[in-house]
Amino acid sequence: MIVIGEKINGTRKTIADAIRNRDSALIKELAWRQTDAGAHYLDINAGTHPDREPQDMQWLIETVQAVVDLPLCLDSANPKALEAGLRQVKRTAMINSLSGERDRIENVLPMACEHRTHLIVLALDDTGIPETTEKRIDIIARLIQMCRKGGLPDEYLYIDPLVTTIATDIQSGQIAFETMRCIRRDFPQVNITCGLSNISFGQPSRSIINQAFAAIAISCGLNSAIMDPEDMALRNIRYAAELVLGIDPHCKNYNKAHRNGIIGSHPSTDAPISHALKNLVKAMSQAGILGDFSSDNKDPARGPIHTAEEVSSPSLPGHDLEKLAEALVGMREKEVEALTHAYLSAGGDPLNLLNASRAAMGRVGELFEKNEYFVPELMLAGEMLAKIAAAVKPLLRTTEQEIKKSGKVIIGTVKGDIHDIGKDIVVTMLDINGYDVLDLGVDVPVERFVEAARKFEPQVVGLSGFLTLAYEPMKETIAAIRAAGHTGIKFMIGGGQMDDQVSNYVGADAFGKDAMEAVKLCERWIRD
Ligand code: B12
Repeated sequence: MIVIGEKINGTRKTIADAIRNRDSALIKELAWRQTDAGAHYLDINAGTHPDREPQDMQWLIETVQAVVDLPLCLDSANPKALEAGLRQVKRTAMINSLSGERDRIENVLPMACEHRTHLIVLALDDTGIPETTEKRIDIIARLIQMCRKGGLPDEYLYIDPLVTTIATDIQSGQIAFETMRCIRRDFPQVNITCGLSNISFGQPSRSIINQAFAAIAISCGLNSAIMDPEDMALRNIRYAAELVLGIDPHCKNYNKAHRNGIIGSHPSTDAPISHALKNLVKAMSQAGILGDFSSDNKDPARGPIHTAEEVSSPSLPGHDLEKLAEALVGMREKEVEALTHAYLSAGGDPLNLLNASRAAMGRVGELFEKNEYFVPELMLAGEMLAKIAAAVKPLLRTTEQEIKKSGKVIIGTVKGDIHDIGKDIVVTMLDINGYDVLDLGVDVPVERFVEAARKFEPQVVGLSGFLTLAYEPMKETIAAIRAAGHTGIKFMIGGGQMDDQVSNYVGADAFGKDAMEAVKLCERWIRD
């Protein structure tokens, strides 16, 4: 959801006063508070005084840009004020707004096309706001065609179906939802925005109505809103609605918002302090007193990872591995994929890559333990590592042809445990080192191990497990295989929580800390 913070609006009395008195402190505070609350754009409306509006707009922009670097949404009916604003902005702006009214088409559209701005497009024309969805869609379709002709791609457009208040027309919500659904169907690339709180105007307990409206609107295709970013209840609803609608893959936005205190039951009271600290750090870093400042460091999941450096040899591109490990911990899957490809194409050692990734998984696990990451992050990390392992596998296999199979090993993740990434790496390493491996998969019941041991007649059985809960099934599996008469079989265990002590407890012959260790154990037991 692209949030356009609505608070710097000169049609509100306090803001009009602040503009007139050049009270920059108040404007700056509103700017950074909305930024801290997660706004993506800040709406800038300098009021309705036609003579002063261009200068007021410039002053507002200058004041806001002194403290935040968000792109701005220039909100004015006055083309001169918009023009003045566009000269002042540091980043590509959004214009609020184009409509089907003749003077807007003649004045605003050319300006937006010339500056290639993003643009809010309203479903109204010189006859006012149409009462039916069909008429609104007619206007929107016409305006979208004009924007396309002027060179603005659909992704730059923010279509506002226009939300009127439920207090005067009980069908207001329905018309807005239907219009949103049609826009999403006919123009899938455009953004859909609206003034969320219009729906509740004139009603008591407005926030509740706004929340219900937001949840339904999101399900109809709304992906942006002009709203108060500091409204915690509304924030909760929008993150949760996107989550349950399945448009927040891996629950990334929701979980990140949770980590950063953006959602929850209590509004954060330390925002002013955190902002002041952030500014201090930024100023110190700009003055060269501190190291490089990056706003990304705010996210605990993006702390520096040193482990990759430790595992990479100096002759290989260790810096790339460090970046890769950081991307993995930061849940940036595309970056992980690109860096993996770049590293391997540049001739980096595949085993170092695996080791760096495993170390990064350790950090993911720590964040999970601290309640900063949750199951979706574990899953995404697992998927990323599985892809890395798949990319590494063919490179490890180059010498496979010369190796004759010289021993049989059964391996599986024990009952109740579904972690298989580590086990799969062990399987690959045993395989390329010449062992005939039967992989039983995950959550393997005791009886299946016993049955497989009877049929496959292995010299070694490897049990993998990452949970504390895996201890008992391991113990039972080993006891059952031995009880079935396979007394010559050696047992090795491995996986996250395992160690020598657990190995003794479950009655195994050895614990292996990694896949190489598994190979060494087999070498000792089978080949020697
Ligand atoms: C990815 C992951 C998941 C993924 C697994 C995806 C998959 N396909 O495997 C998913 C999301 C499914 C998952 C689920 C859960 N997980 Co999990 N998960 C992890 C995580 C982050 C990484 C594990 C991993 O794959 N590491 C990468 C491998 C390559 O690393 P490795 O250990 O170095 O691997 C080597 C060795 O282990 C060894 N090895 C492995 N097997 C064998 C076998 C033999 C015989 C030998 C010799 C060697 C050997 O060789 C490997 C290669 O070198 C760990 C955190 C961590 N630090 O380990 C938590 C972790 C294991 N999970 C944990 C938990 C709690 C869970 C859940 C219960 C969460 C929940 N609330 O639902 C569920 C359990 C589901 C179940 N029934 O199994 C806890 C376990 C805590 C505990 N004490 O039991 C951990 C430790 C996180 C934590 N710090 O709290 N998880």
